[in-house]
Amino acid sequence: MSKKLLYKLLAIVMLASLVLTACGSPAATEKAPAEPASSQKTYADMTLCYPQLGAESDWRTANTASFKETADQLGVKLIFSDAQQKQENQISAIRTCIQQGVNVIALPPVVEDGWDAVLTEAKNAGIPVIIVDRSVSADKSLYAAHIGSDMKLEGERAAEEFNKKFPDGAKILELSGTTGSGAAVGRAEGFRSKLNANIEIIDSQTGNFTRAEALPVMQAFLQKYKSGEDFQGIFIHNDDMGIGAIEALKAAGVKPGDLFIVSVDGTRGGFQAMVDGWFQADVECNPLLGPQVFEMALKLMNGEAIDPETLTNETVYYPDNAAELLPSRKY
Ligand code: GYE
Repeated sequence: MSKKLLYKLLAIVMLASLVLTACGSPAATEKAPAEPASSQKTYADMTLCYPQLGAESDWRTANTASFKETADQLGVKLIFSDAQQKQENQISAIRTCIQQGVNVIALPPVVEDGWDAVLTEAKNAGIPVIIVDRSVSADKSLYAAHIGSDMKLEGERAAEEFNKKFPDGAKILELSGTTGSGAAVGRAEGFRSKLNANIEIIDSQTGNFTRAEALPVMQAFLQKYKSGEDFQGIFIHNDDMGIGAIEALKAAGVKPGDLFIVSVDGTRGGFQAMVDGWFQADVECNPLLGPQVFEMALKLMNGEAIDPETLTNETVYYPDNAAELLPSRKY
């Protein structure tokens, strides 16, 4: 090859590579080729199934409202049902949603165990499931993610209140939530893991997270144990049961402040009980999970990456500023 030819060839190669780089750079192109508009899903494309576990507490009412209001604001079609605290009702609601071909199922499970079959059915139908609020014991491969509170931490926080109050020990009672529910299991476990050895839980009974069921449980406690003598405090797994228990305490002549009572949730009712002197601390559990769940559901519909575990940031409330905070409480 002659030198001249070689130079010519070199020049052509250089020119071609210049042209190619220029074309490839964003400055030279108008815009990166846009995704066809139809492939990106929006809230208007979403049907979300929320088989709510029940209406047992003010926490639950606020949680339901959060889902309904958020769905309205975003223009999401929400398929809502109320299982009245029965797992079999939740399971059949999920099956109906699978048949309807919803895009995403968000499940607040009433209890931890017994979800494997229906979660497998949803998975086989290609419908992602977000576990909301309480946890499930099913294998993590059967659902996309969990969004909710750290129930164990809530129990630990409650125990710390008793440890601070009773450095020399005490005897206490526990009014626990729905047997087998992630909320009750986690709170009981966390509570026991942090409670000082000199504080004894002399009895623990469930009030199923409701006012109506907590009242007779507290009455039975008061017949069995003398307030102030046999026990000095009560750990109550939610505010509604606390309010039911207060009814029984009042009827038995117990006065606010006679017992050291710590509850969980931080509802308006719980704040009122602090203002009235019945609760000495209320461990926050936030029910307003709608916005986060819909945001994640949309990501799942678009095949975007999501966090498999999202725990809500929470605190502990005390009587000293309860009156001041009460008017601004959202639930
Ligand atoms: O604490 C209680 C409700 O699962 C966190 O359920 C929820 C609990 C909440 O009934 O009030």
